[in-house]
Amino acid sequence: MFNSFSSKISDIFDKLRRKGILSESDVDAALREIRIALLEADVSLEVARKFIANVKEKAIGQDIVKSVSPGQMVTKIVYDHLVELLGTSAEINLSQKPYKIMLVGLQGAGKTTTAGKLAKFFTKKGKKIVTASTDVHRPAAIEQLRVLSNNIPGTIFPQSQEEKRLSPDEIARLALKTTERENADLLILDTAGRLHIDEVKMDELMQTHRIIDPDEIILVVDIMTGQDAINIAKKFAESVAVSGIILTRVDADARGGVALSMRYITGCPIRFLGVGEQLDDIEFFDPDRIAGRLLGMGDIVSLVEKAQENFSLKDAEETAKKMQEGIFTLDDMVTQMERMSQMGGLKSLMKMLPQSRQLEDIMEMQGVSDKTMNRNIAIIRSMTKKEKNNYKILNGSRRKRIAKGSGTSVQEVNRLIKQYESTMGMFKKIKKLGGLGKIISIMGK
Ligand SMILES: Nc1nc2c(ncn2[C@@H]2O[C@H](COP(=O)(O)OP(=O)(O)OP(=O)(O)O)[C@@H](O)[C@H]2O)c(=O)[nH]1
Ligand SMILES: [Mg+2]
Repeated sequence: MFNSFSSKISDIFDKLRRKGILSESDVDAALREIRIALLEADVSLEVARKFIANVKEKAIGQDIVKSVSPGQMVTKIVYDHLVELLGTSAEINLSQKPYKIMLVGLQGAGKTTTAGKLAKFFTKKGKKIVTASTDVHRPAAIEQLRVLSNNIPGTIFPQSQEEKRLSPDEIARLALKTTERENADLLILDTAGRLHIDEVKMDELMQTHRIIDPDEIILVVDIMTGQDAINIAKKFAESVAVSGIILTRVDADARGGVALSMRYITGCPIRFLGVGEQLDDIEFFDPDRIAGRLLGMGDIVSLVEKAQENFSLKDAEETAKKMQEGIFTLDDMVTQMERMSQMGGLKSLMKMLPQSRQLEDIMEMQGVSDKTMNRNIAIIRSMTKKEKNNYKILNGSRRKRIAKGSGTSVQEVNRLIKQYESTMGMFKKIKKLGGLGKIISIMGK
């Protein structure tokens, strides 16, 4: 999401920052460009106007023209306003037991998938879940939820053929009973999709609502519906007490304007983003991080979290120690590379770093890519233990054998060894300079 908007906006800021001294007309011109970028990203006109007006007011108030680094100051003001526009973060807090969440939305918005995602998300947090579907209009829907949630412990409801013949009201009642009987922490209720917001269906929804008395009504909205998504959300929020929004298909949307306008227009916080069809493809919606990503400032927090899932702190400390002491073997190198691929590969990690576009260009120029990383992994795997622990014994015939074994070429094997040597060289230099900690402390001064 936001790729095209983000690249436009970081270009605007790059230009501003390069200028050093800014005149008022420079700032005006930048704001005009930002306004266009917002509109192109499908932000509603009302929101774009208001946004620019707010930024301008703040910018004039702070006298940025006279400040030391005006470009940075404008970036900061825009960042703060983006965070404000996106709203404060609002995690779903299971504040009581059982906590009851009802998912509503138009047909095909992603409710059933989201029900499965939420079930997995909270199961991972050690919560006991009951998931149920009142979608009796589409017989396959209940089955879909069952298949989706197959690997998640928790009752899927309705289960038997008789139960499947129940009315939405009866299912809702049974689901509630089951939740209480099982002493579950959370009930996730998936409902039937509405084709439009019509009264009959809304009545059915209200009826289910009365039975369940949910703690949260989450509106699931497909971001690809563009401006319509906002109108739909607004109408829904007017007829039922929507407490939060989950945007889906965010992975397929390069513009992201809907996410920017949603909070402002509906007044409802965005809770999560659906970023794919798999159950793990759900992200907590964090305004700070998204605003950072939008301005090309990277998403270090996501990166750290991702890394934490794959690396333990102990591992990281061990690696750092090995590197500093110069005993980082080829075996250690392959472990690092494998972990990087588990984290979604270089490309997805890169996207989260500041200046990622420039970094990507550099990597491309140097021929660093996921493909080469995978080939490097294959090369190291084709080495014997002895070779991995002491690369110096890798003579011509050994290199030839490794190339053959890994389906690569001798040149590639040579390149990898060179790369390893230069990494080791770098670490030795770091050690000579007093270790990483020392260097960082010098740089910080
Ligand atoms: N790419 C992508 N696809 C998604 C996402 N969420 C859901 N989908 C897909 O969208 C389609 C519809 O999702 P469902 O979960 O069945 O939608 P629904 O709202 O339950 O649909 P109805 O029950 O018919 O109203 C499925 O093919 C999902 O795999 C997402 O975040 N990203
Ligand atoms: Mg469904």
